[in-house]
Amino acid sequence: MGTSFNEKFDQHGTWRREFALRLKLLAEWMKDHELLDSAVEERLRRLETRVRTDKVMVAFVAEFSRGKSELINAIFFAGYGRRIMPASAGRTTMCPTEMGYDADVPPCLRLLPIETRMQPQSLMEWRMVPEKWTRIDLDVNDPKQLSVALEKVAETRRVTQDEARALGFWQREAPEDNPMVDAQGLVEVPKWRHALINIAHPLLKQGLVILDTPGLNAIGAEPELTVSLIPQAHAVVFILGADTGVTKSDLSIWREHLINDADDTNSRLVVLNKIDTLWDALSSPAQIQQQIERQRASTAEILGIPKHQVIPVSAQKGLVAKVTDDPELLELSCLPALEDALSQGIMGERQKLLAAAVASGISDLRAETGRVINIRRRDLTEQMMELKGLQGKNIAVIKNMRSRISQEQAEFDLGGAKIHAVRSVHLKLLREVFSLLGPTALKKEMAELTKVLHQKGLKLGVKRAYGQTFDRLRESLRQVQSISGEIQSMLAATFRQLNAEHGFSLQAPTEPSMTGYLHDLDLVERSHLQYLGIGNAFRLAQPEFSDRLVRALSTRLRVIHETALGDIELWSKSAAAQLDAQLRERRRNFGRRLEAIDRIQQAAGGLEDRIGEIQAQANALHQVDSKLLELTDYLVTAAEPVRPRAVPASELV
Ligand SMILES: Nc1nc2c(ncn2[C@@H]2O[C@H](COP(=O)(O)OP(=O)(O)OP(=O)(O)O)[C@@H](O)[C@H]2O)c(=O)[nH]1
Ligand SMILES: [Mg+2]
Repeated sequence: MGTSFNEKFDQHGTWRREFALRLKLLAEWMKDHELLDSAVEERLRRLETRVRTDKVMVAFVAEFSRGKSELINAIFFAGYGRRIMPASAGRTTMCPTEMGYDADVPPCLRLLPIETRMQPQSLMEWRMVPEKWTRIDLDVNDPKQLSVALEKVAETRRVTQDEARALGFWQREAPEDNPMVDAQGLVEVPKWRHALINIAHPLLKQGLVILDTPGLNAIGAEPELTVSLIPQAHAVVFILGADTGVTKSDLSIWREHLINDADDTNSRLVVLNKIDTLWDALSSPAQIQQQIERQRASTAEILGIPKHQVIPVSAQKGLVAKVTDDPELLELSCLPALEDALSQGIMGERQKLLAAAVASGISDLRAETGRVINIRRRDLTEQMMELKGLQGKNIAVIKNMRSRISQEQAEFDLGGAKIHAVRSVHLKLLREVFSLLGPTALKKEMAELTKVLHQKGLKLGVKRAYGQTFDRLRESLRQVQSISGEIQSMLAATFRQLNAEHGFSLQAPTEPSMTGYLHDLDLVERSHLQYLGIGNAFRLAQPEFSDRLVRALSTRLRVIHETALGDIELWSKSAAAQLDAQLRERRRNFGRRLEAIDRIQQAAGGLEDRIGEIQAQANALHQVDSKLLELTDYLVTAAEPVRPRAVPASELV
């Protein structure tokens, strides 16, 4: 009961496993029928990995004490029968806390000490060295131990003002945001910079990643959190309190973190939490309802969104209701409505996206494989005609035929030089692409930006410095697009020529589009400018801060560049593999024709036998063709997810 989010996620998991299984079986079948070249194999493997390991990150963002952690407890962890994430009055969660599942790591909590902020590595780089984190093993069968261990994310330390400044928690320019100074002149700062929780919770096992954040307007928030983790989350839940209404700091968090991607409204949920504070014994249920509706309307108006997008709930009562199995209270808490919205929004979108990626990958693959099958079919038809032409002919004619085939073969082998020349031009152009998107170019660009940001009195020039950097990055992507276009036309021309000369059916695959990556760059730029625009610009005067920001930026850009390069690599690999496949088929064909003639010369009945064999091969090929259609049909047409169903292996092989 009340587990609609969990159920939906389960369905999504089943669907993904089924898709992954079908892709795997398709690859095996193709291999058995010698239809799998290395590019196709890699493409299938990538699709399969993507479907199997797809992660969905849901981030909870709000001012402190709005109930983020309590909501996470209520939605995901009620099954443990108690509060798992620490949730209490005042500031509780002190560091960003990510919950997920990695089968290769035992259940544990890993904590990155706050002092690492003084070192140059970005958070992403720290993730690569798990041994540097403080590790606490977790016992998932002992909810008490689990919740005690997780209290670590609320730990703080007292440091001097100088230390606090070095760690990014103290600003002279914005004293009102600074933490309180105690009698000894010390200030309280978080003990940890980031926490990673690895547990085999059923939802996390299926690829859900939950990100709990500390109250975000807290001074010194990790730039990587605000410019990287939150913008990349697939869904962000923004929480307000019905007891406080929309405060000024709520509004600035909303503006800073939640409205930078206008085309992505589906993945933003606004929650009006703590509606139980409006339940009061002297008002009738209708009056209470009216009051909630009024709050919803005014919240929606202030945030500038439609009223139905504001979902009223009581996280606390929802958690209690689930733990004590009280359906009436659960209904009152409105938690199920929020879970519904969450699952419809994210899981639905996610599944559509994955299915579309698989469908387009598989239909390309089907077209390519179809071409190989066609070549085989044509070769068989030609052989058949050749052999039928020999029926009733004498030895001399047969000998003559053999030498003609040998000569054809020699001519074909000579054509190899031209192919070699095209390949070397192709490689040269690819090298240009690699240097445009490679790590050296990016490093240089980032060094340039750091230099500009370090200049004194920059404040107003920040926008321009970012703008110029991003302009150059966009220009590189455009150049990559034009070089790929050049490669594509060269391949197309060569393929046309080869098709005409040798009867091939080569078709140069379309070059990957950089439009999506340009869009990604725009988003990254927007999230940075927005972050800096909202009162954070003065922090840039501190070199440690601007360095951290640039490092966070460069990690994100590297991912974009690497993904774009991956697309280009796979694309050129598949063009080359197509050519290889047809050359190989042709060489094999020469071999078979010569062998057939030799056999005919040796035995009188050889010719008829051979004709029979070729007929059998043609029939088998026909079956391969229809099996390929059958195996790929589901993957191409299932872009609209269907109700998952178990697939017997016999149906697939
Ligand atoms: N009455 C009521 N209290 C709630 C509700 N949800 C959370 N609280 C209480 O509000 C306080 C803060 O909740 P948390 O979950 O710690 O809030 P948070 O947003 O995670 O806060 P930080 O970790 O400090 O950023 C706790 O005492 C919760 O018990 C609710 O629906 N109703
Ligand atoms: Mg919290």
